[in-house]
Amino acid sequence: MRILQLSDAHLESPLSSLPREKAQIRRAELRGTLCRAILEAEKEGCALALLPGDLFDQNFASEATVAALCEAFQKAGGVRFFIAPGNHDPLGPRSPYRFAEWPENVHIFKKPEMEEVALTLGGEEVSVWGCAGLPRPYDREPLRGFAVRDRARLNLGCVHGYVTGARAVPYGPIAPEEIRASGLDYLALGHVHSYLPPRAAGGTVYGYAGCLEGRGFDECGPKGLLLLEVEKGAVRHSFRPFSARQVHRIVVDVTGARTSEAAAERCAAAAAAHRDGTELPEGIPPELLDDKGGVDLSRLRDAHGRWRGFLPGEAERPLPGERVEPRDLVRFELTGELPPEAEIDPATVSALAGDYFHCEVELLARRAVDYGEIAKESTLTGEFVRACLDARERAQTAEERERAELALEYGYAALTGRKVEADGCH
Ligand SMILES: [Mn+2]
Repeated sequence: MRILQLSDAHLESPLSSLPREKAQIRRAELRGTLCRAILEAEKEGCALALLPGDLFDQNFASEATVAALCEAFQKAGGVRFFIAPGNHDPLGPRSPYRFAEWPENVHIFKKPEMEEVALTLGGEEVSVWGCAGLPRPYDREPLRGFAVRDRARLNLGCVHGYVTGARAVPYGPIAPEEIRASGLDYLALGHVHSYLPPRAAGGTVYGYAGCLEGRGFDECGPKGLLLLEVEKGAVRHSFRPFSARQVHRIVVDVTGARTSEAAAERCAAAAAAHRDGTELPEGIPPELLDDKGGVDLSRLRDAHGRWRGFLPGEAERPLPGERVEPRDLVRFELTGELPPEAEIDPATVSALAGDYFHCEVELLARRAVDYGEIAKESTLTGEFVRACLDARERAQTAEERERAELALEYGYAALTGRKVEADGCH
């Protein structure tokens, strides 16, 4: 059975970290991408789609947004949609899940306990289980004590929650043992904003599609949909980048750069070489990591580093959106050590670094200290620096020389209130 999973679209997010006009464009895109994703379910021939929560950023939404969604659901009339409200769009009194008239092919889970919808799809007996996130407190445990009614059926779950061993974590904590005991064949989860490849707990496979669009620089890399082929005892999956734009945070070492032009050139080169998804996504619950603390990335990428599909015919198709594109949002973080005379202006670097929808530059690089200049000062600091430079000059061994340099670095930092990086300490 072909299933589409998506969550955490966060429609109508304020996106206040962006300039007002760009935020407006992005808000329109969040909505557009969710509507496009709904239609994709039908295009892909999915029998059903599981939407485990945070479709809206708040427990209210504009009528226009709700109308656009309803229209998309209606157009994808051959697909049964299941929505489990999350912690951002809980089933409060103003919730669009309550007030809107949703098309018949949309089911919204409205109870705090797991509820069953029994269907016959293509001759197969299927149960879709889900529950609603309710307004505060969010620490209810959605799967506590849950088990399916009839294990002979194909049992699917749709829940907004956080898989964790730590009960102290709020937002719908789910223990791996609860997943194992559920009897579900597949559990679609929302809440974590990174795609996490489906994993097994006992006979149950569970996975996060992640958010639909990156909204800020803490939501980098490919975002999109999870396509699943679920049968009893077998789940195949394929992640499909689907966002209108991607967000990238690129660390650039600008050591030695003297001008904004030189720094911008380094940024452009770093962007050309940048590939998202090669690093572990952030915010992975510890229970989702393998024994060595990593997610099995080999399953995400082929030998050439391309995203890999798992459905028939997709194995070799390079998926869009893994490179940095002009339509993307980019933040360059400049690190390293600049020469004392360097003049680097973040706004200029940003203007020269490339033509992006949105580009920002953060200057984190430290400026090297020109000790020779300071040694000329007739101040306590100047006196100290002269003494250290003398000691370095008179050093007989490498060790003595290093000691003099460390004394210089730390002493100067202490005298001037500069921060010192701990890795300079041997
Ligand atoms: Mn969310």
